[in-house]
Amino acid sequence: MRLDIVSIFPEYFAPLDVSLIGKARERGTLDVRIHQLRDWTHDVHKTVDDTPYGGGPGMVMKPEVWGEAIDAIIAEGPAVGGVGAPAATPRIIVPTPSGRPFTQEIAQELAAEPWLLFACGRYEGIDSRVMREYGARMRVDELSIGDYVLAGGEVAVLVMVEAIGRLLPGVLGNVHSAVDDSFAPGAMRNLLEGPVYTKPPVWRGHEVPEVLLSGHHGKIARWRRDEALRRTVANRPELAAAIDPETLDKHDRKLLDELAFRVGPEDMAN
Ligand code: JD8
Repeated sequence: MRLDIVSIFPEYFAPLDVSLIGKARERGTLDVRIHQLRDWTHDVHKTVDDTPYGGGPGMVMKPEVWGEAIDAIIAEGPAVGGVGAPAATPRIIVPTPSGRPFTQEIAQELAAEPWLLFACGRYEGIDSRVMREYGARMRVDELSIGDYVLAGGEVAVLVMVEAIGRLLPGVLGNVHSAVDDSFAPGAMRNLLEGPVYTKPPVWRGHEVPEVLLSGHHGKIARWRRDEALRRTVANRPELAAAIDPETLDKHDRKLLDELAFRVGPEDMAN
């Protein structure tokens, strides 16, 4: 997979040199190219922003410099490698607090793409015509990583690149397959991860739950599902309410009754 990232703070992406993504780059699984947006300015001040039409606070990023940057990066294409035919154009991802929520499902969708281009905005954002210009000839997705306000798109791109990168074949060590991820399709869909423990069996007087030392895989699996259900009901009731009742067994229902939590459409729910 080829990833292009455009930003006025390319140094933000040093973390992509280490750990999972760093190794994937060394192995050639990921071709990550980071670009300084100001390289496509032509004035001595390397200006990338101007005042907003219609007035209001702050500054807006200029369309011309983004147009030149994206055109130049596309001209470097096509993206070879990854699954399927080489892509002549990238799928453009624009982080913005007003975007569609970025989810595990979208991470899986993007992990299947051969070429992604992340456009990192700053100030009040990027002139909207840039997304319209490229949206006319390729996929452009405006995505948000959560309901809080960041100062720019860089941190959001770091989040998305890690969530997408770890889903690529061979990136995750075989210890953990993304199939078991929270939010991934399957039995644990919509369930949060339960608590985890390792040695020593007693730490500062705190014991590891007995069942985990029992070696009884059935009881351990049951206990883990119970804990995942408890934590989901407690921390993400909207997720628990969305659990498909068909996926609940008698024991699940008994636990949810004990928690006074009813799964199912709003009016029936708690
Ligand atoms: C891109 C500029 C800052 C946003 C005025 C503060 C994503 N979940 C998220 N929260 N914030 C962002 C995000 C913020 C950004 C940019 C993403 C580009 N800003 C702006 C509008 C209000 N300032 C984000 N993904």
